[in-house]
Amino acid sequence: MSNAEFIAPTNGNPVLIEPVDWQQRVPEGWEWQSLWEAVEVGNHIYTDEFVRKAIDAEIDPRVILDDGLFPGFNLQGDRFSAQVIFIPEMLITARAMKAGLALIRPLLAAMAEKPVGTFVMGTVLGDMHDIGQSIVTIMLENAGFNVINLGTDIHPDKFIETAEKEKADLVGFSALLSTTVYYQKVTIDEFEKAGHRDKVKILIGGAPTTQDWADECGADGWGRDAVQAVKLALEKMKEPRTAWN
Ligand code: B12
Repeated sequence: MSNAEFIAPTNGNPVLIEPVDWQQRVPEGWEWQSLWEAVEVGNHIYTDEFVRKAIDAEIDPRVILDDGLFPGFNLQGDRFSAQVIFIPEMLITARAMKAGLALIRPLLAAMAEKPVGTFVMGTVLGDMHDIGQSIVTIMLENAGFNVINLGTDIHPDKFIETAEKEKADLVGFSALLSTTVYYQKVTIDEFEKAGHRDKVKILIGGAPTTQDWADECGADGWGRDAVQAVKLALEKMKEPRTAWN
């Protein structure tokens, strides 16, 4: 039995989806199966070692992310959504995923040339999900943004204080729960009250968010995924803003 078969039971549970033609993006003889399995079972030590090996083999960091790290993570994500696994298992998978992200992040950032703008990113109050916003951060850095990532469960005051201190061009609020998307609106309202709303462009994202919600909560834009987020951020940089004092 191959590793891929081992981690992809077909008894009605979610199965591992292999990236199409992944063999074409790695040196001959390379295998990702053991990394998929390491992320799946949450072995962050093996994930760290394997990602280092992939970096040494000069595999493009974006390929490491998409073909190496995501399959095992997505499999567990699907199982979590289907309530086949629960928070403890999902957390250890997230820890392994983050061990891999930590290694490729500086490489992607180094591929960018000069800062195109300053972006303050965070997950809103009450929400602990940070995988998606970490990926958006990596992609923004790769596109040349200086990103200050505040992490998760961020109070509106912290966003405002940091945007002020860093003279941010853009701020981004991530939310993954239908209960916490509300804090995207609260945080936007707080920027308004603080007199800073016209000094920054505000982007929102996260799985339960939509363009309609972005319009309703008063954001300047909504990004479906990291690629859209970067596109949007670059577009918004061209739009006028009131300067910070
Ligand atoms: C991993 C995970 C967890 C982990 C989080 C670990 C971590 N460090 O992030 C743990 C186990 C801690 C967790 C906890 C909970 N979770 Co959870 N979790 C997930 C899961 C499986 C994956 C989320 C994820 O990382 N997706 C992958 C990333 C890449 O996608 P993404 O976040 O959407 O980000 C992309 C885009 O949205 C966009 N984007 C994201 N942010 C931003 C920001 C900006 C500015 C822009 C422009 C774009 C953008 O770009 C990203 C990259 O493409 C989802 C289900 C799923 N399959 O999505 C449930 C899910 C989000 N969780 C859910 C729930 C219910 C919970 C809990 C309440 C469970 C509980 N009973 O306690 C707790 C809440 C804890 C809290 N207070 O936050 C529900 C939410 C349902 C809802 N609609 O409210 C989901 C949908 C699962 C489900 N179907 O039931 N969870």
